[in-house]
Amino acid sequence: MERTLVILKPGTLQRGLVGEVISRFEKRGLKLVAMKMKQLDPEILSVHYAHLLDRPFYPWLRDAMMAAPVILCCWEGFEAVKVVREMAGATNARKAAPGTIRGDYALSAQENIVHTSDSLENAEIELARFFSPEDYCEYPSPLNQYLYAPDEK
Ligand code: IDP
Ligand code: MG
Repeated sequence: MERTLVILKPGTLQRGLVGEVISRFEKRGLKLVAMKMKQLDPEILSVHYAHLLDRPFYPWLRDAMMAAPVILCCWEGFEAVKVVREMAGATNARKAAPGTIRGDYALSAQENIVHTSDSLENAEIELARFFSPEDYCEYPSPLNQYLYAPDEK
């Protein structure tokens, strides 16, 4: 099973959408294996968004990601990285398809509800950035036989 990072952004917390967004991942069948609330700082954001540091909007993005705490979640599932990425929808929420998280809850390219890892390689790097090994919880998944075929692991 793959693991991927989801960050519920400050606007999601302030708008009271934490439960709704988490509920979507739960209902899809993904397994929550780590979760915490954290106030981000400029240092961790300059690493997390290193690919955007030279973009003119970066200071706004950085400040928006520090405007309130975020909720960090690790979701586990078969092909979870792609599944979660597609559930988030396009970066610019105005272009995100209805039915995606961004397409249902947002109107902005910046204020777009969630961060989701964009590849398995980046998911591993990002999870290690925000979680320690002891943050992960091991617990049984008794519904897996109703969620997956035997070869979907
Ligand atoms: P992603 O979140 O869909 O992976 P990235 O290109 O990695 O998109 O950008 C990271 C975050 O930077 C976005 O989620 C969004 O908050 C912000 N961002 C990206 N492009 C723009 C833009 O053109 N204007 C304003 N904010 C942007
Ligand atoms: Mg990205």
